Amino acid sequence: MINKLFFTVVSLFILSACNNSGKGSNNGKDTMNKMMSDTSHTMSMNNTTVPDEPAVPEGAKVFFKNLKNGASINSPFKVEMGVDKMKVEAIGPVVAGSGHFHIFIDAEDSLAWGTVVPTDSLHHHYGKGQTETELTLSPGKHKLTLQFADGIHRSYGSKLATTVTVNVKK
Ligand SMILES: [Cu+2]
Repeated sequence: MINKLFFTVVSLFILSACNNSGKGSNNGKDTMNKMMSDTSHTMSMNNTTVPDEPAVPEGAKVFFKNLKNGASINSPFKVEMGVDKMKVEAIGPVVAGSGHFHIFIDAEDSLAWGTVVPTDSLHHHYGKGQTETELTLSPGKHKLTLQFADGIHRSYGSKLATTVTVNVKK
């Protein structure tokens, strides 16, 4: 009687141990499968739905229409943004020969071609296709960079960037 009970307990223990290890390895497999399908999903997205960034047309350039390098100005002030040989459009599908403006304040002189412009206090996006804005800066010297980028914020690089330094009087 005691022997039989002991045998049953041991059998149950072995069975449950087997079950657990079985479950464990199945979970591992599921996770692996999921990871693999996730990876292939991401890869196919990169390959099929995100187009390469268009090249910068010959002679294209950006410029501040109303700000000269070294200018002394009062804050707040208006900034007019200009571009040659590119169309200004709102964010959206990547279209060759078009994009939107960004102003970097006391940051990089340009971002490398293909780099997504960050969104923070130093990097301002004009994603509705704006060509002018008003900025408020503290008194002193500030560096302003105008950077053009494609419909998904990928920088067109130094060819479509320009930097001026302004002196804010008050
Ligand atoms: Cu942007």
